Amino acid sequence: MEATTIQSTRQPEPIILIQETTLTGEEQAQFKKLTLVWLTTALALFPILVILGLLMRGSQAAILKMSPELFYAFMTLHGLGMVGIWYIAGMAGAGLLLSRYVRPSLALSRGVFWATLVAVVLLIVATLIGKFITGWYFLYPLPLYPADVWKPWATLAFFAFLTIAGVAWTLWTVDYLRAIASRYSLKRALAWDVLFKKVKESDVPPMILILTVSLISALAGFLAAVVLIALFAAEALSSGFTNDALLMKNLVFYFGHVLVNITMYLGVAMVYELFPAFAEKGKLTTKWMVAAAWNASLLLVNLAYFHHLYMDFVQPGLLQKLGQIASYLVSVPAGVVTIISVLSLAFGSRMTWRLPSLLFFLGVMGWAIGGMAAVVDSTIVVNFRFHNTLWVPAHFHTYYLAGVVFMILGFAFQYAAELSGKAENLRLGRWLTALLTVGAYGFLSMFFYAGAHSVPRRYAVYPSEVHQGAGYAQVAIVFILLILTGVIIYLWEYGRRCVHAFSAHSH
Ligand code: HEM
Ligand SMILES: [Cu+2]
Repeated sequence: MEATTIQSTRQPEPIILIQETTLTGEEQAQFKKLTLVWLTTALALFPILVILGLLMRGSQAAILKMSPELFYAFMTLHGLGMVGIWYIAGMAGAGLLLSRYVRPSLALSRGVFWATLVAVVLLIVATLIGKFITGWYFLYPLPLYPADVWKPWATLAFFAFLTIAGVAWTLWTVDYLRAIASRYSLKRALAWDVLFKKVKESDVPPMILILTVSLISALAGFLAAVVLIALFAAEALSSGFTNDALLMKNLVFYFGHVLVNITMYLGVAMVYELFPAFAEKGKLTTKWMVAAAWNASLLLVNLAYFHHLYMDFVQPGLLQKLGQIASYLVSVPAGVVTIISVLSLAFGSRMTWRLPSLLFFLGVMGWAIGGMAAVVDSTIVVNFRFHNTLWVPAHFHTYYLAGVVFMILGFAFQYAAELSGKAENLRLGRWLTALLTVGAYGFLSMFFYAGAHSVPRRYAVYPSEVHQGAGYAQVAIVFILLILTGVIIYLWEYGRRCVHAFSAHSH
């Protein structure tokens, strides 16, 4: 603390770009550039998607008038777009960190990047122009019943988006797993030597363990999506074949639940790898607690998704109970172990509080708070009241916006700072953190408050029965504007560093 009150700026230390790497000089330069391109793409789309959120809240606040079609086009694009950009940013960041230990494929990452761009264009066209506006979860059988709101080509564009992104991201996931497997056996990557043998700690970094757990689950999630798309196609193309609605709902929520959780884990993996360096504590090793926690997550994250189907009375009762138990358990190991590790690093050492370390720390706390709110909602008796109220977007916006988004913003800033070598203005960093945090929690608290007061989610305009929802939305708008201001300042600071890094490279 003393040091930071005297110093107002600080030179970035090498936290991400350390010497340790498997790449040759030229490969490394290309990898660094591609990572920056991935991060910048996600960050450039971020404010646009925030503005869609602002417009939706504006409609709910009865300040803006828009057609329901436009509201749902915004909602569908916002939801899928946000989940998508933070997934790719997380994967890109994880890939760079992986290259310390193993060799992810540069060519493949490039190919995935172009495929992703095509997918993004298809999504924008399908929603904004084609008005394919089913919400992110395109719940069966809605996509097959356009009711003159959208044309068949829009359905086609949407499923093309899903297929292209799905195939590309599956390949990306497989490549990271291949890279890990070429150095570590599965048992070592999952730290089973620590878990089941008398080995005290493993030299396999926790990040490798967390990524292995995440990538395996992601692969299972993408597989569910492939089956889902094939089943939709089968029904659309053949005459007489109809799908089992319960199966379709299980598939889509398994996919969605896993993808969202894995995105969070990607951020958490970065924190495990980098946060100790901010605290000047070297690196974490994989001890028994960490090994046990993440192995438990591998099982539980795949079972917890049943909490999305509590309202489906035809779902077998046993699975509903399993959903509640798994949802309770999944939050314990990974969450508690991570929080304890982060807290002890933050307070038991010489932590330098700068924008990236602050955002990492707050991100883990946001993950925990959102997770707690999720556990509340995954309790069956509570879910009877909270299902499809604004409590649901409240909790997932918490662990996204104030969780993994904070972590990745921290990562990207540190990365750009190191590439450019530009000093960080500590005071600005604190103000920016405060702006983002106050904005985020203000915005979120209005979702929570509205949810607890029975305001349903996904209403473009609130009917008289829940007119109180409009007032909460009005308050939320003030906070969204704070976030937007913070994001713009962040992007300015980030962008300046990127430009500096590139002009420095060219001479
Ligand atoms: C300041 C930032 C943000 C604002 C203002 C915002 C606003 C909104 C609003 C108003 C809704 C509709 C809520 C409803 O009535 O159901 C929504 C839905 C959603 N948002 Fe955000 N959001 C923000 C950030 C994020 C982030 C970072 C994510 C990350 C993944 C995200 C993902 C979603 C998803 C998945 C939905 C649900 C879409 C659906 O129901 O199909 N949002 N958001
Ligand atoms: Cu879930």
